[in-house]
Amino acid sequence: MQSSDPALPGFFTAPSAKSPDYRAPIDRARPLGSDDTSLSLFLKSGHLMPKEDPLGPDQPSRPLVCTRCHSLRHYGRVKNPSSENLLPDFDFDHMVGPKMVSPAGARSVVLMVVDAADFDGSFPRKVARLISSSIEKNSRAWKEGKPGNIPRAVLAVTKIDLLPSSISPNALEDWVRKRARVGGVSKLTAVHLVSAVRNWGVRNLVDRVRDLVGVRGNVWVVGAQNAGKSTLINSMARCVGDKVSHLTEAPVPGTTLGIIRMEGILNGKAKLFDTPGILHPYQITTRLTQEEQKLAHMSKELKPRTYRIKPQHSVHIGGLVRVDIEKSSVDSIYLTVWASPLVPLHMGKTENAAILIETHFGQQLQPPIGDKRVQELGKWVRKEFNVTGESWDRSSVDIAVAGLGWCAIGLKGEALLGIWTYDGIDVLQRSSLIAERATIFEEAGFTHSKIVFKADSEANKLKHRKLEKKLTGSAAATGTLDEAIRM
Ligand SMILES: Nc1nc2c(ncn2[C@@H]2O[C@H](COP(=O)(O)OP(=O)(O)OP(=O)(O)O)[C@@H](O)[C@H]2O)c(=O)[nH]1
Ligand SMILES: [Mg+2]
Repeated sequence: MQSSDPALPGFFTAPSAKSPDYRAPIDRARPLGSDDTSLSLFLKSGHLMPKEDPLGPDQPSRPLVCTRCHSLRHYGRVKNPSSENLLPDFDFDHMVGPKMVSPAGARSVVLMVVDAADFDGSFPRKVARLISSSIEKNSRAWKEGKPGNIPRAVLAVTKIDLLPSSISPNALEDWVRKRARVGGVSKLTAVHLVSAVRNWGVRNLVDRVRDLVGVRGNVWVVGAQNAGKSTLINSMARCVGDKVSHLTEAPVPGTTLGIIRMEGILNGKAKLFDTPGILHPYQITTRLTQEEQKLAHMSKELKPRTYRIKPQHSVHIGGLVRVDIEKSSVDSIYLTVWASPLVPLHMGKTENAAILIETHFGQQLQPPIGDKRVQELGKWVRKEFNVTGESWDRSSVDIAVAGLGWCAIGLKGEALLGIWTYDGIDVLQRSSLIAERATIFEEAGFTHSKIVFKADSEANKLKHRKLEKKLTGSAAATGTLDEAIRM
């Protein structure tokens, strides 16, 4: 906490100094002005009714928050992005990890929160590994007669409102369990599919967690930055009757800064903790600015954008990813992009793709926003994937890009894909999450979007200005503008 700069995090106003005669008897007959210095003295002594809450007596009072949280809650951004670097990184390995898996003491439930629309990118592999190894270690200790609490792992897949409503919950749960095994969880006590903003499945989750933790245990809500932990806890609190959102939630990675104990959700003396998100540097969002994150952020039910694409053709997803169909045993492939609709796409011949990075990245292909940002995102590198499929009608495999979304591939045959993105961003192949695709296909060239329209008109204006300059230059040399135009 600091009281010197209101723009920096942790700002608070220091309380006024105590009056030396604060214990003196109160003269209740004296009328008080609003700026009266003894006002606080009266309030502290309980002799003055506090000002009425503007929300009215039946409304819950809003929680008091710092300026950083105020900005995140009301404007969806941090007040001072440059000062975020001054905040210490959250050290999961020391602050939460050991407490979560301690063999002695209170029972521990680890609620892993994963974003359904970025499952592999947001899956907390570090937590999964820690839980799996602790289950083994603590079971051995217990057999030897030592304390051996086994942490219970509950997986909450949140934001399922972002997936198309046609998806079957059973198929989704099956898919989730398989992916969780790949992610490193050997034993899951429960899997819950929820939407915190729609309150889907939250009541069942609360009941399950209450059962597992009993009246004395601890629940640790953990997951990647921006996975939706705080929003889920607020939704759990609403389920049990809380009317205000105590925890700050925002579409910005790294919103929660410390471990926060939430009251009122569990029974007895059981405790529930919200924790700061774990940094996954391989999620593309961690490299983007706040404005760029807004473009990549998925906030509504995703709609498929499908291409029927031939070998030697490429699809760009903003200026972040390029998918090349390098070789294929079949003439065409169905490629469906599942990502934020604010990210524009482009499809064209691979031989022309290389110049797009110089001419259109940062402009028609955003994010990144602006030419300078392209270099800042890192080295543009290629990874290759061999994909196979058995049907034209449905997507068989996904190429998932951490933090951005995924491309679903439908084909009857084999293909070699070259995936280009910035060095260090996680790209992986998995079985398809959603088999369906769009009924109307996207055409070659850029998709229609405000970004492309704006970048095009800027480019046209620039061209026009250059031409005008050239013309006036030649007019000055030769005579009139009319003559120059006629030249
Ligand atoms: N559509 C949708 N969005 C959600 C859901 N849950 C959370 N979000 C959004 O996801 C973003 C991140 O939510 P938070 O709850 O702040 O995420 P967090 O995991 O606490 O993030 P950190 O504190 O940074 O670790 C916010 O914009 C939320 O509105 C959900 O169920 N559906
Ligand atoms: Mg949070």
